[in-house]
Amino acid sequence: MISALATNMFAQAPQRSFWMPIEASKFAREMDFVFYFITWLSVFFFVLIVGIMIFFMVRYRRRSHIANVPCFTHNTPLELTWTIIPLIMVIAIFYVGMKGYVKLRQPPIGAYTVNVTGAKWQWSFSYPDNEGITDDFLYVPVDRPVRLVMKSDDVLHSMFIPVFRVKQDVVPGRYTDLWFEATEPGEYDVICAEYCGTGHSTMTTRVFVLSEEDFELKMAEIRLRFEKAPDQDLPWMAFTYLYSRCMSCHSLDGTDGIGPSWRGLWDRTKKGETVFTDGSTLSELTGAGKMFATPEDYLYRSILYPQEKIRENYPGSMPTFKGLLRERQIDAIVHLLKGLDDYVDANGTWIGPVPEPPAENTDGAKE
Ligand code: HEC
Ligand SMILES: [Cu+2]
Repeated sequence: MISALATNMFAQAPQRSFWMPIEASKFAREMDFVFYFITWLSVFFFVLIVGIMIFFMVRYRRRSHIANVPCFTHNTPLELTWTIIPLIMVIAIFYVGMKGYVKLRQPPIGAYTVNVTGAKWQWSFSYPDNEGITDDFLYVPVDRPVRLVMKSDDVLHSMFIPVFRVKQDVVPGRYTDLWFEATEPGEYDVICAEYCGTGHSTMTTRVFVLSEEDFELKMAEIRLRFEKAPDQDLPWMAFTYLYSRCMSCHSLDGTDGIGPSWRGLWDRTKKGETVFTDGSTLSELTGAGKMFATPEDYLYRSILYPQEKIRENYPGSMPTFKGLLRERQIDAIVHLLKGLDDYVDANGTWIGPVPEPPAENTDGAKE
């Protein structure tokens, strides 16, 4: 009965309320109902109890001409009333809360899955049904259940999409998930709701709720983004769309992380100075008929077959990007690495040329 009430009460077009952002998912209405139910119940009892209290304080204040009244011990009907009525209310609160929780925790079978990675301080989304393409924005089709399967590259984060009323911790060393069904096309905030370090407040991105058709177009656009980009834009593309997958291990400012910094990497590679765990140096391995045809070839193979040659003093923990990056994306990274000093300053800020925005935007998504 209560949930039927919920769906009726909030069945109108979504709108921002005094308390809440718009309701942009199926679940949002029920969630808000629980919120309003508990809030108004509390307001009601607050007014009732405080009102009676003030009334009694005034009515029965101590007056010197009235003799002390005898002390009451108890009143069974009164005590039963103030026990049973609140008990029913607490059970009602439990019921609406539990019902919503159970629904929230059970993604429907066949929901569209997006893999999410949280890393200091960036979200990245990969769409396994769409050739594993990855983007910094979340795109979802409208009116279709979507399940986010989430993991963290470093510390505890929390995926929070206020308009969908969903939030779930993203925990290192395990997968967590959440699901929603977006109902309102548009562009909304995605934020990290767990303090995760100095850059926590910048760990935000956007979710785009698109019609089924726009969603497919968007996926196609992302898939072909690198193929379509002119050569001179490739380093910028690599920096903007791909570096986020490497940044947890490779810095741009010269400080070593899990992997070597990219600053100075090309210089060292070009000169063949890099030393590997087996004592060999890059210069011995580069040249016609050798392991690496050219220094560029070393970079290329480092990305596709990172286990082939491991650098001295580093763990062999670089994951392979074979099957995850397309040829042209690897090309873009190699271009970026080779010209890093011209493109990115020591703070990691882009200082190279920025491509012109495309003349026409055919995808229909607001950006
Ligand atoms: C989980 C950490 C990690 C991630 C993520 C990572 N790498 Fe690495 N990378 C390493 C480590 C550790 C090494 C050094 C060991 C080795 O040679 O494999 C390395 C080495 C390299 C090298 C050779 C460096 C040199 O000094 O010779 C290149 C090039 C490289 N990575 C590119 C990338 C690119 C491009 C990405 C992202 C698409 C990436 N890495 C993502 C850990 C990582
Ligand atoms: Cu975070």
